[in-house]
Amino acid sequence: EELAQVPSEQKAAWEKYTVPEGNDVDSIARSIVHHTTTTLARTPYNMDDFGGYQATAHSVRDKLIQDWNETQQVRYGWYHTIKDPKRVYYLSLEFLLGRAMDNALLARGLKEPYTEATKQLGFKIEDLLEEERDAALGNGGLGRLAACYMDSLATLDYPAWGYGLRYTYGIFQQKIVDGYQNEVPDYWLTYDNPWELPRLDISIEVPFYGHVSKYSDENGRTRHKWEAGEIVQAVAYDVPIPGFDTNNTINIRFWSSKPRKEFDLAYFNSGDYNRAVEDQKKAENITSVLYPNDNHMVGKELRLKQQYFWVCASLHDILRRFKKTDRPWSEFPDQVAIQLNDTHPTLAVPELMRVLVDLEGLEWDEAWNITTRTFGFTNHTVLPEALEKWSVPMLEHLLPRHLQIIFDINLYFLQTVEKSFPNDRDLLATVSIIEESQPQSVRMAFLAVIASHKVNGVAALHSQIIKDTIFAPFIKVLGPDRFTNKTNGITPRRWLHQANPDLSNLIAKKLGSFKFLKELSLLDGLSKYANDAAFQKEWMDIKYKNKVRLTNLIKERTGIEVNPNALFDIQVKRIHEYKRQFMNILGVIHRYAKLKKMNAAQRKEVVPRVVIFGGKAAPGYYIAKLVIKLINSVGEKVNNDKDIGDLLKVVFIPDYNVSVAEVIIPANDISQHISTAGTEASGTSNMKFVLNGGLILGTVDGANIEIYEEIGDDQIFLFGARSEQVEDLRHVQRYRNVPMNPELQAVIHLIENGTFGEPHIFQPLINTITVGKDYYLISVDFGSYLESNDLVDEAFKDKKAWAQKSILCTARMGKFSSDRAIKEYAEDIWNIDVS
Ligand code: F58
Repeated sequence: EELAQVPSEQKAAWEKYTVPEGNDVDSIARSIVHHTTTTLARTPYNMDDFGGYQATAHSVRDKLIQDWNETQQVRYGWYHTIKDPKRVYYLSLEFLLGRAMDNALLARGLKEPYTEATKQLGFKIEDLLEEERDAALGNGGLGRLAACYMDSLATLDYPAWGYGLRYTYGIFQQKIVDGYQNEVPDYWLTYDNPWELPRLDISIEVPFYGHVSKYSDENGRTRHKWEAGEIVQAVAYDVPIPGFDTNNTINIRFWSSKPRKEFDLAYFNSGDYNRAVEDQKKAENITSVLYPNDNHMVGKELRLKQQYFWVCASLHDILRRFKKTDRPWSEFPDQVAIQLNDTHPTLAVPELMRVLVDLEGLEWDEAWNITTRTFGFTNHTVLPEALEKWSVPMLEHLLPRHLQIIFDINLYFLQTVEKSFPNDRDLLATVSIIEESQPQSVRMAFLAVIASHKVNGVAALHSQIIKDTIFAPFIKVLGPDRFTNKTNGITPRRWLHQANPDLSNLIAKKLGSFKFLKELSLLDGLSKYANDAAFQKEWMDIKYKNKVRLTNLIKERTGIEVNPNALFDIQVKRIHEYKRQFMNILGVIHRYAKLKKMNAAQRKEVVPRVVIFGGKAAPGYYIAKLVIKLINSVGEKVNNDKDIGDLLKVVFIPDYNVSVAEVIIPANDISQHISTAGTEASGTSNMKFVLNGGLILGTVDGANIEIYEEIGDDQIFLFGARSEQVEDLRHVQRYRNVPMNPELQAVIHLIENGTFGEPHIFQPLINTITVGKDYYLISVDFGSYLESNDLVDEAFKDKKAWAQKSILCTARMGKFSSDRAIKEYAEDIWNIDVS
């Protein structure tokens, strides 16, 4: 379109000089040298690994931009713009992308020539890859899921975009000082970020505060006008996401807040320099920091501002793109699907209504019809403390018109409920978007449910639980069809091919190709070799190599030396009471005490174990931070006990993040996913561990259940109370005097008598299972947890059987590819396909 307007003479020139760079070693080396001397303004004489990384990154970036252009832009015209298909927009406040370079090289099949080119220039590619800092714009599972989904959307050639916030500070870095977690700001943009393209020309004005006035339009209709009190500018930064083995390169648009220039000028003119500078700071504050809580809601105004800022900019960007096509509004839902990743973007609902009704002049009912056909909503938790509620006065102050619209949505909704269920006042109160608390608050999940044509949970059990509990009354009101399940998935590109290249290569050798990376159920072809001794050896040799790699990382980051022949038992995830890392370390203490009582003959029979922990605690989550301290205190004692030696080691790996996970996960023999039944919506690391040939020790919760259904009960050790029992068990714990599990009592006694240092430090933690009545049922599950641990040891003694289990784990993980999940979303929720 644009190029067509260039006079033919220049057009020929444009075409003549559009010479794509080659993918051969020479061209790549040339581009790295070029970026070294120009982009970095450095010379071969002052290069180090970081410079080598930067120059290489810029060279890779060039290729991604070219693919991005071809995918997105009108003038080159490819699928997205020529066919103008229905697009899907994934709105997520978090994208936990991790590193980009290795991923891009593997996606484009360029790892080999880049390895060779950098080698010729005097570098080792592994060292360069290590120089990259993680993009850590997320807390945990929810943000990483968004990243896996973007990878699948790109790989499967979907016309999709993500929208997020460009936080100046991502999730904090964790330092361990004297066994305690300290938080250090993650200023990840210190040395430019080659993986983003600043789009300073794309900027959207986002209004806040002010007041609403009414007026009559030319048809005599009452209309509303919101006059903002403050306007902040949203500037776009685009991050290309390359698909694997396709040129399709999609985009995540991250918004950054900037002050609006006109405002500054006004203050400058009146001589109020300080005020202008203050405003600048205030505007930049909005996207400055990622809130570091997982599964916990904080009702801060700045957080609400972030949400609206992001939603408003994203929606206007989407609307602008739609408007270019001159279609009627009624076709909007045929062109646009918007997925709400949790309730964080739910303000998009009143914002779309505001645009359609206030600005575009549509009737309410038509606008509502368009809105509900556009949105889908994914719920990720049932924990009450995580469900978003915003205070009505705060909303009224920050977004006065949106609050009115929310009240109107609620009014119309309750009227339809009233019609179908006359005189059921209780029902009206339970489904109301407005909670009659002091002050009133808005239940964002209810708003999202009412405004979306599909609501999904993230694993089968979780999707059932939301229907039975938090959204139960909506089944009655909206019917069961609105609710559906979309079991989470993970990208095998990052979590197998990139993280575990040796295993990926072995599998490809066995299956004849790398096709399994795009069609994961092909892994099933490994099953028939599970018993093959030669294959088992190759398989377990790779496992051993991966364990050595982790052993080195542990030594480097903690100073602890572990034996790679021991059983590696891993629990890495955010630290949270419901995830029960506390139970794990209590189990470790039990093991330690048991070892201490053994004689030499008994010790000979023991399977040496390395228990590995990792994960961040929210900075304000006191109990979670005490769990970290306890793990480190136990490690201190056990690891320095000469009498124990290699039989037991306890490691806390600091600063768990995506790139560390890529080293940890391939080294697992077993991983723990031991949440109280009914609390972990899905979990996704469970899938990554099993894909890498590990067994699971877990509760009957989240995706563990579906993993069990796929891999079979010889590959997974399930224990503990079932979710249906949890409510009763809690009641019993709370109101009857049930004695604590005796083994647990003995463990608590060891902590209290000072075996692991000053006992008073841990008293608040112990209180959660004694005075706190054990809400997460550690005492109830402790016995069966210990039994399962013993079964793990027994199984590990049989090396041949274990190898077979390990192979079968990987072979049976086909279902858990994020490709499968994305296809289900596309078909059942977004109604898009690629053809
Ligand atoms: C996680 N949620 C679930 N939330 O806990 C996990 O079971 C699931 O596998 C995963 O989502 C993907 O579906 C989660 O990570 C958060 O971290 C939110 C961040 C923003 C504040 C509220 C919690």
